[in-house]
Amino acid sequence: MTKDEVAEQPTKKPKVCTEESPDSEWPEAWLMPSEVEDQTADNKLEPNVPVSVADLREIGISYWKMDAENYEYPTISVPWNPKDSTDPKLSQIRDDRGYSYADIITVHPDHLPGYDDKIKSFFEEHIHDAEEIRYIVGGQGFFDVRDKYDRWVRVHVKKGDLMTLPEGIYHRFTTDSTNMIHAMRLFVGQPIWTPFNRPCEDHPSREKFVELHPVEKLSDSATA
Ligand code: KMT
Ligand code: NI
Repeated sequence: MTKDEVAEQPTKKPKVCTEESPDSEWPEAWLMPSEVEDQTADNKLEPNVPVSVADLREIGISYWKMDAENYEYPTISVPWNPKDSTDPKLSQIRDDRGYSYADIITVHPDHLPGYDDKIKSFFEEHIHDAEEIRYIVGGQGFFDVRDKYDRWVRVHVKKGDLMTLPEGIYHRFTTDSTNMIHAMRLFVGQPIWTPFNRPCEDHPSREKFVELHPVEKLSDSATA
């Protein structure tokens, strides 16, 4: 290539992605027992075993602390146009990651049609064939995810938390004891919320996830 040809190359706009939030801003996470009586309780082990942000990042979780105080969102909007964002940080994440669809739901008996059934299905262990993106604009709740040893980790998400779970990760959701969460669900393209309940080891999304994040045997050294 001659010098002139190089000069004629269109200048590529460098992609500036909104950096994820530092560890200190991530939600609290801890190991939980395999069986629980009350899904909305904290369900910490005794003594509590906190889970580090490094461990959450390792299983493909991403996180941004957002300003949910200074922007208002409707209680319900199905759909909600992500282009209507007036929050520059949300707009930047939307553009970086190609989130072209959104809706806003409130998980509360008064606001969620079919509340009882939905609450049950949210808490069935499942995967999706796409990333799960949740921006908590009010209230709070628990996302439980399986760590690399296939143990349940409980992540306490609250107003202002934007978290993504990778395609193919086993997870479930419940409100906490305050019983109300107001969340924006984002999606790349047309939304497919279909859960595939465990076991679905042969599902291509599960295979892809396991390839990237192999499930390890919990050795004695890992528990120490
Ligand atoms: C989910 O994926 O379980 C949900 O969408 C629950 C409501 S959003 C916090
Ligand atoms: Ni899900």
